[in-house]
Amino acid sequence: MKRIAAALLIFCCIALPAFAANGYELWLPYHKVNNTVLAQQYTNTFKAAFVPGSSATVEAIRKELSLAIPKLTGNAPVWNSASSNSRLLILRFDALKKIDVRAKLQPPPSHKEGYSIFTTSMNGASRLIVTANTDEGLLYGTFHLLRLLQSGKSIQALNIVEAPKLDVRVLNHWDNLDRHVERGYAGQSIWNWHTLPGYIDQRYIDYARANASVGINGTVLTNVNANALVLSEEYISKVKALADVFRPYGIKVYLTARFSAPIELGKLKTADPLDPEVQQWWKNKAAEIYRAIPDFGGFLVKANSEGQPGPQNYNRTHVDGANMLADAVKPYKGIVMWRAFVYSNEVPEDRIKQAYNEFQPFDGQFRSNVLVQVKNGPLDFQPREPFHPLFGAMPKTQLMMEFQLTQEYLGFATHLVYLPLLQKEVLEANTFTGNKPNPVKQVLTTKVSDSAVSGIAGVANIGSDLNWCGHPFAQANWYAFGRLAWNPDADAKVIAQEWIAQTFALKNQASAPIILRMMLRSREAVANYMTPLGLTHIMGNGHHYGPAPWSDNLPRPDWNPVYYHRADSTGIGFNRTASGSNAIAQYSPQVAAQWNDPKTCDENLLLWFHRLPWDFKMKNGNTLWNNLCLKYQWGVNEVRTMREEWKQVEQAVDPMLFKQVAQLLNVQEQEAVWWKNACLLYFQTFSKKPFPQGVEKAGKTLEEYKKMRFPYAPGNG
Ligand code: GCW
Repeated sequence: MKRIAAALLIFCCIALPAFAANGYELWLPYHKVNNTVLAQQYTNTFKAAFVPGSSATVEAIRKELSLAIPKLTGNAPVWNSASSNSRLLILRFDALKKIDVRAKLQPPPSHKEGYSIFTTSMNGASRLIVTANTDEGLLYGTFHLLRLLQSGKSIQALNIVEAPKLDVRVLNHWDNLDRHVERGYAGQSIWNWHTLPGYIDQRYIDYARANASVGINGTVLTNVNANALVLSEEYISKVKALADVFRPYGIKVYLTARFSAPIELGKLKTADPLDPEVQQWWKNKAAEIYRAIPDFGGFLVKANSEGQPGPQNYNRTHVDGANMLADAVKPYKGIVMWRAFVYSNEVPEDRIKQAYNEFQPFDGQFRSNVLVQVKNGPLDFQPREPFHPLFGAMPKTQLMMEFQLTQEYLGFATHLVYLPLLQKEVLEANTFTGNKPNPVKQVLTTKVSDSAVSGIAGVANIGSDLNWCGHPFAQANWYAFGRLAWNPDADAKVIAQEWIAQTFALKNQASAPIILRMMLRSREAVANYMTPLGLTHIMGNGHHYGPAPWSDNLPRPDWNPVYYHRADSTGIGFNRTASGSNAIAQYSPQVAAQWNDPKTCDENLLLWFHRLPWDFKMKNGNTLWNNLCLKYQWGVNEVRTMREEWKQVEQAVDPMLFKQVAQLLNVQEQEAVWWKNACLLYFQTFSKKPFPQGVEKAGKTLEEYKKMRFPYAPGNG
């Protein structure tokens, strides 16, 4: 018996630390607070906690606190049955008002998801109050409080009022029903359709908790390259099971609607959006879904893009298609998110101009429950793009943002890249439309009508990997997406600090700024070792892994890297000024004027808009060729610095986590070198110039790089 006990003890000692670092708990590990004063403060607050109510959401709040507080403080919260002697009150404002009018009450914002957290004195004693007009508001307020606790903040004098600036804050899962995740690098889809609805994986609940903790309030479960089957009766019952799990956490489910579903499922002859039978089919389908899921969010649609069916198959327009679906979900307050990611093989036009050309003329014609979902840039989630010209150009249409969290073009889940820096660059970019400062974030948050809803989407980087996202630091991109969706004004650096404070149980606090520096370095690093100076879309075909600027064999010209860089002996870059494709004219005159001149154009977008000779003199007096080489090298060097920085935190982080990240940084460095070498050797065949001083020699020949093949690179469509 003793021996078993001893063996068990040894097992626990070995197993426990490993479990703690496996990353499953994301930013909610609720590490023990090691500051005794704060631990005492938190314990005291939770010694008498009053969280009345019996709704599923209030139940979720109590559950979360029951999980968190013992881990944080070592003491379980004590639920009080009366408000009078409670130190912490989490309750709706209508109920709070009835309790004691002598207390100074901080009303929550009128927004249904808003909340306030404040300290006040009630009946002569100090109270901490979390209040909101709805249970969802209380949930968000509770998670805010837990964020303070996990980050070691005092909760003695608080006065917080919060409300989200965007209404719909959704993840887009590009998950297929067979569990393959398109552009997914963290395992299979977390939705196990086969065992639904009978089996509810704990992961579904933890997914909901994680999302609620950062304010994400919706999830599109299925790939935009859609399968109509998910709209069948059998699958609706599976979707309902997930919706039931998510509801207490304030999360609505949405589905992708395959435009041809009336043919595939309904056996109709057409999916023409103006055909009454087709319209009725969608109305019936919507009614069926809402019978099962009364708070179903609505549909996301990719139509007439990359082979997906759409209204244009019937000579109808995006407006015809989107409005038909919008009418079907309108009685239930559903919405339609209609993607603007379109470009046609048949149109001999610069690909990046096509979405604007197709959508802008329809401004003002979409129903008020339609959001047009626009990618951050006009091409396709590249390491750096200018903001999409549709932002600001459709003032009568509610546009929503689509960011990609999965790192399809940013090193998969192997590279450490903190995406909010890229995202903030776009959100803060000034469209100058309407002849006034009008940053992209303002375009998103401005409602075009009283009944309009605003929104933002992030293509999820989540999979069945134990740590959800593959790279431990990729979790920061999920976390930060939620925080930025809640408040696009938020500072990317502050969000990173929050995430670090909650995620890592650092053994010394001096490590936090080092980890922060790595994250802040990562965005420029990747843009430079992959596509410096505005180069773009020079990755491998199909799987999009690694560099292949030479690639020119895909059937569509605008799928080939050579289409984008246009390098030859005379120079490099894509002329998008008036003497070229004139894509620049899609921006407001102020923006266009700045980018139109290579001398004033942001250097990091130079070759996006301009075609220039190799010896073009840049601001630093150096030639374009030399700058290009040095930028690539700089990107590589930055990764090396990140690697060194990580070594400095070895003693402060969990050994398993340390090793994981150290190995990934090694691979990132190797791949950064690969990008630099392959691209520079290739471009050198045109520039015919030597690498400048400071640029390392390539380890392989261009031919060797060209021969590399990756038939099983993950995530392919
Ligand atoms: O970036 C491209 C991806 C496709 C994706 C498409 C889209 C879902 O390579 O895999 O398809 O964008 O956004 O629709």
